[in-house]
Amino acid sequence: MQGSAFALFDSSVKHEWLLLDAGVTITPPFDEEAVKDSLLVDQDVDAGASATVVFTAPTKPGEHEVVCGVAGHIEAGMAAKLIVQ
Ligand SMILES: [Cu+2]
Repeated sequence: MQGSAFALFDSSVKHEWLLLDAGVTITPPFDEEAVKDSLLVDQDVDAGASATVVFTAPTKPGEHEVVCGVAGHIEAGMAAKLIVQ
């Protein structure tokens, strides 16, 4: 895969779309400082804004966590995994 795009739609609150390196596991509450060296993509989306995140898919096999870095958002369900095989 050459790249991927995810659309983030209007929201009344800010979001921070993050893609982490394979094998890095996030346990809420999110601590960005603890994983700053493992961030492959970090895209802020201001409240009321829309954004499209375009990135080159990682080639490192494994599970890459995709989360929102805003406090409380992982707990609200803004977390997924990108699996590279
Ligand atoms: Cu969010």
